[in-house]
Amino acid sequence: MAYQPKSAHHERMSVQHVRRWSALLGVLSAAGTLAVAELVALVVAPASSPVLAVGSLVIDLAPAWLKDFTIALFGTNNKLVLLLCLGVLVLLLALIVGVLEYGKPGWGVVGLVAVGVIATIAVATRAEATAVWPLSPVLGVAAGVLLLRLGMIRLRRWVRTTAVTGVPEATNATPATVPAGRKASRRDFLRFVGVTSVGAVLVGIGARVANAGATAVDTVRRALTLPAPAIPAPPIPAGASLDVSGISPIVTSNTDFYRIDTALIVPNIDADRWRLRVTGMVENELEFTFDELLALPMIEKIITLSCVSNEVGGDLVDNALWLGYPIHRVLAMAKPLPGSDMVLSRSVDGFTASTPLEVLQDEDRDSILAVGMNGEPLPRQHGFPVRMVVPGLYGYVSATKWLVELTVTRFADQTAYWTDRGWSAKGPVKVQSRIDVPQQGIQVDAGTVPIAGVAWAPDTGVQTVEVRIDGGPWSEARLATAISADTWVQWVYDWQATPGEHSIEVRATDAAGVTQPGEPVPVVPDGAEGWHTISVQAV
Ligand SMILES: Nc1nc2c(c(=O)[nH]1)N[C@H]1C(S)=C(S)[C@@H](COP(=O)(O)O)O[C@H]1N2
Ligand SMILES: [Mo]
Repeated sequence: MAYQPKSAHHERMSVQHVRRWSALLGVLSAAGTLAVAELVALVVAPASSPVLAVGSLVIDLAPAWLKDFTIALFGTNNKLVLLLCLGVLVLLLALIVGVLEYGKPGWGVVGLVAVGVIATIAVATRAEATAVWPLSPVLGVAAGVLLLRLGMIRLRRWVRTTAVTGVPEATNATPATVPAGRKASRRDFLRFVGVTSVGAVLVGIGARVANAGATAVDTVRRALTLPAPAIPAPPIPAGASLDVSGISPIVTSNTDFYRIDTALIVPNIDADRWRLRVTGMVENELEFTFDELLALPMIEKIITLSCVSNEVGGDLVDNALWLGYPIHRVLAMAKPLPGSDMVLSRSVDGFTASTPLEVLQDEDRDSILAVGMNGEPLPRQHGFPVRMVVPGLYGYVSATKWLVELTVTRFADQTAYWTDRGWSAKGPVKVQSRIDVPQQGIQVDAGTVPIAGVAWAPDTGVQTVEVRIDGGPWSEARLATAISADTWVQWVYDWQATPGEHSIEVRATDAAGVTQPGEPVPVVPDGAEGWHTISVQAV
């Protein structure tokens, strides 16, 4: 970019000048490709970054003798050397792509796409790759192609305006407008190069640094061995899962578990430097390291977590096995002062949740500082290294992920993230039920059709689930054996379907005798109400 063609606005641009500018556009489009790929990787999966995937592929494909040779030559620096070699290769390819695209329009794009295909293969064949990983190289190359084409349009325009010097008659341009057009097209080209290259460098470096952080945390997380629970979860009762195809599995896998948070980029917490502070209205302020927390006797518990934003029939609710330390024990050590009635939990990213102190002090509630989810350390998206899980409260008032601080305070003194945005300060989960099968709008065969789903009233427990067809009388569904009052329960109702269009409704009643009200209520400010209703056609 430091290169400035000599007196470009006075003479026809020389072939060498044009070639250098087009080579620069090649480099620019490569930089754009890498920057966008890194940015997408940040969202998709840090390890889907094509730079590292291609490097890993080269390492996997390299014959043993070459590996031995490079290790002998460069020692542990051999990976750095590999990355440098790849960098030089990318630079050369980029220069070629740029020059090619100017000389033979379309061929540079072909070259870029060809390199993109190799990168995509490298990404897609990584052992941990999922179906979305190729998005990083594919969207990256798309951005690179766009930059290349837009740059070329501007370069050609500029070259054209320099070419008309001395022959204004040939272009209908007057001598006065030619230099002006030349100046403008040159400025337009240089501005394009300047803005996009600064953008690519900033975005690329920022995203790469964030991806490196995420990859490092993933590595630490994978290497971590969780302690065995002092009190393991009782085995799941034999009758907890109904044999109905399409019903929600009784325990949700970590990959299927819903995710809700305000984090644009999942926080990367170094577990070694993580601290939990217990502050505010307490006799003893406390501070835990991750190792100190892991050394405490852990309990294991299956708990259903749900989101206040879950619409009737929605899927922002799931059930997992959590491993962690009871919060009531932490509070017993800290000794809350009289007058306190709330614990404000804070995430490293500033999110806060207000949880009633009495709920967290309740020894029967099993509120936990969770470190494990379904037998693994918490996934990064679900709060690694430590989050809260409180049975019976919506996530926004209890389930703080990436937890770093518990402040004992008063509802009258402090407010939490969502409370400041119009949601209720307290959020007990309302009894709810959902129809999983049959699905809304489908056709079923007349005859016996199982209607099935899940119902939940965490902390209280579900007592009955009822189904009603076409607004008729309510019929009781058969409940599976609940794992506990803190988890959802599967239910099924065998419906004798007659041909025609039918509406199906469900409602649950909790163990305290509260039945789901039918009147629809929106999710704001403290959770939706109403009966999940679907319509199906029996033929
Ligand atoms: N740090 C942080 N923790 C958070 C949130 C958040 O935005 N930031 N969202 C909460 C909400 S609204 C819900 S419903 C649960 C969802 O947890 P999950 O993403 O593990 O399912 O996390 C809670 N914890
Ligand atoms: Mo939520």
